Amino acid sequence: MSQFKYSEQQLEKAFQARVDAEQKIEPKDWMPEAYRKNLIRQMSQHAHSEVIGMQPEGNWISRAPTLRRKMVLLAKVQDEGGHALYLYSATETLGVTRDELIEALHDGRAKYASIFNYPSLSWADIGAIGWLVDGAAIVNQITLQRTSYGPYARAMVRICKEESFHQRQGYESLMVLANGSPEQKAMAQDALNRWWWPALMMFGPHDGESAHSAQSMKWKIKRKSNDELRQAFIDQTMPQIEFLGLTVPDPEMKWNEQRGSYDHGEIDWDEFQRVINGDGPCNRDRIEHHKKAHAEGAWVRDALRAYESKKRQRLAA
Ligand code: FAQ
Repeated sequence: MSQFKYSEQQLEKAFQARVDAEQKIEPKDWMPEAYRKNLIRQMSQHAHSEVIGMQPEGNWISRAPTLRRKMVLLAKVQDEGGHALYLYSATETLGVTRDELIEALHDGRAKYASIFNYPSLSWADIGAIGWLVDGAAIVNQITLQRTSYGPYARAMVRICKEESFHQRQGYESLMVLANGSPEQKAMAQDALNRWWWPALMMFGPHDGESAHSAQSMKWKIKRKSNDELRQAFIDQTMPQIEFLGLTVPDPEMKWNEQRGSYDHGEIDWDEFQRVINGDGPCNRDRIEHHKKAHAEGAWVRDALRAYESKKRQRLAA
C-alpha cells in the first residue's frame, strides 16, 4: 500500500484504528509525527532515568556492609545500565540518534525521573530505593508492557522481570534492618520518611494537570493514568510498611472502606516542580557526573567506531 495515495487524515484514521484494535505499531509503520515525538520524549526520558538512577546506588557500592550485599548491588546497578541500553536502542528505532538524546539530557531539554535528584544518605536508602523506587517503577512499567509501540512494549517485558528482583532485594534488605537493633530500625524508618513522598511524585502530576496524558492514553502509549498508578502503588505498599513495623510519614493516610483503597495526604507539588525544573537537592551533581563520565568514555566510543569501520572495510574488500 503506497501512503502517497492517502491523505494525512486517512492515514491518521487508519493508524488510530490499528491502535484501538491493540495492534502494535512497528518502526517502519506510518505514524503521526506527534506520536513519534511524544514517544521519543517519554522513552528517552525513561532511558535517562535508568542511567541517572545508577548514581544514588553507585554511591554505596564501595560501602556495602557485606560481600553478598555488594554483589547484589553491583548486579542491580548493572541491570539499570542495561535497561537504559534497551530503551535507548528502542528510541533510536524512531529515527533519532543516541548522541542527540544525550545532548538533550545534558543541555536540560530532556528530563529524567525526579526521584534521582535526592541523595542516598545511609545504607538503608539502598533498601528503600529497591523497595519503593523500583516498586513504583514496576507498577507503571507493567502497564507499559502493553504500550502501543512494539519495541517499547518488548523492552518493558524484560525490564519488568529484572525490576521485580530489584524490588524484592530492596524489601528483604529493609526487613533485615527493620528487625535489627533499634539503631537499624531507626535507619529504616528514616529512609522511608525521606523516600516516601518522592516515590509518590514519580507518577507525575495529578491527571488534571498532566499535559500529555489525554493524547498518550488515546494513542495507548500510556495505559493507566498518573493518579490511578499512584493509588495502586499506595494500596500495594501500605501493607508492606505495616509488615515491616514502620510508620508511613503521612498523618492523613487512612483506609477507606467504601473505596477499598487508601486516602492520603497531598503531595508537595511546589517541591515536585522545583525538582523537575532542575532545582532539586542533587540535579546539578547528577548532570555534571553524567557529563564527566560521558567525556571519559569518549575513547571507548571512538574505538568501537574505528573497529566497526575496519570491519566494514574488510568485508567490502
Ligand atoms: N520526574 O504530562 P505528564 C526507574 C514531567 S525508571 C520528572 O504527566 P507524562 C528504574 C513530564 O516528563 C523511572 N519529570 O507527563 C530505576 C512532563 O514534562 P515534559 C522512570 C516528570 O510523560 C529504579 C511534565 O512533567 N520511569 O525508576 C515526572 O504523560 C531504581 C508533565 O507530566 C519512566 O520514565 C517525574 N516523576 O507522564 C532505575 C516510565 N513526572 O516531558 C534506577 C515511563 C512528570 O513535557 C534505580 N514514563 N514529569 O518536559 C512515564 O510513564 C511517563 O512519562 C510519566 C509522566 C508517568 C513519568
